[in-house]
Amino acid sequence: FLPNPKTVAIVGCPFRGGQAKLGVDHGPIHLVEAGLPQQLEGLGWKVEFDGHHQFQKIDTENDPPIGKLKNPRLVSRVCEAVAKVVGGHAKKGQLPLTLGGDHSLAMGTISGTLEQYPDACVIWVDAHADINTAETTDSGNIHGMPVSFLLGLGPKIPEFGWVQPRLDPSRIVYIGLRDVDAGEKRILREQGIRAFSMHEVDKHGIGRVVEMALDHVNPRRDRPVHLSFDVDALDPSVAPSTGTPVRGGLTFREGHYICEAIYETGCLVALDIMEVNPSLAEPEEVKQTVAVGCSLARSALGETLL
Ligand code: B3U
Ligand code: MN
Ligand code: MN
Repeated sequence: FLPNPKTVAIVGCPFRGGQAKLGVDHGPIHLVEAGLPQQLEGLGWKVEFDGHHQFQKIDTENDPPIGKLKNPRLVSRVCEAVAKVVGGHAKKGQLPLTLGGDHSLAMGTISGTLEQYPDACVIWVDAHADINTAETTDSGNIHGMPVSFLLGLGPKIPEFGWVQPRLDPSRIVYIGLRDVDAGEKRILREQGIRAFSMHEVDKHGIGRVVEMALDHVNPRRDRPVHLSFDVDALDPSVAPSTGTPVRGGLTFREGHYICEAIYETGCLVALDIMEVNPSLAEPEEVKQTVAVGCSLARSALGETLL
């Protein structure tokens, strides 16, 4: 299903409107300036740098909350634009690599992937489930909600009318969860969504967990895979520079193993590296987090296989 598998299109998304902290919009610049495009070229990929997309500024006055949802119109517009860009690259047979920015962007990236590959499945690596609805969200931060939009859960919000609820609950699987709200746990249960929390990683080991995750969403290894990687899935000692670190996360190797194993299937069609926030933590920690973001992307694109 990949006519031109060797071109990666890097989509920089300097966006922070899905959450409250400053700085996550500078993630993509840091990842690119750390040399990610050249590193991927070094792996043999043709790299098309699609630039750092310019989005409208947060404007609370003209974009007041809808219910609890913050910056709703802006998040919706930005994600719609991202869906078009990512879908366009996928259509050309390129592999879009989206650099965040906050994880609300995945509403766009996954919509773009599903537009081109309706049978795609999603592997969501995160400390959080990001599946709150307008009814269950406490924070009103839309980066905690993109999955519910993709599944078509919760009340319909006209401002998000462009989002096609194309993702089936059986086509998404989580790895790394450890901070899930009560309402989200109920949704996961009701929808029968498979999730491998840190408990399962401890119990079975990451090798078995990735195998079980793939067996669930992609049993014959013939479906396109979208990997959405929130760097806060990693332990804060590995990726400290992120908005909502949660202790007890994936080790450096566990995070990279997930990327390597998915690359190995040959099914990867799109990748997100999200929530790198270079304004949080000390300079050395920022450097470390940016470097980890780059190396996760390299692993997902084939670096670590001999
Ligand atoms: N579940 C909480 C917290 C959260 C979700 N995603 C992140 N934090 N990064 C929420 O706000 O919905
Ligand atoms: Mn997330
Ligand atoms: Mn997270």
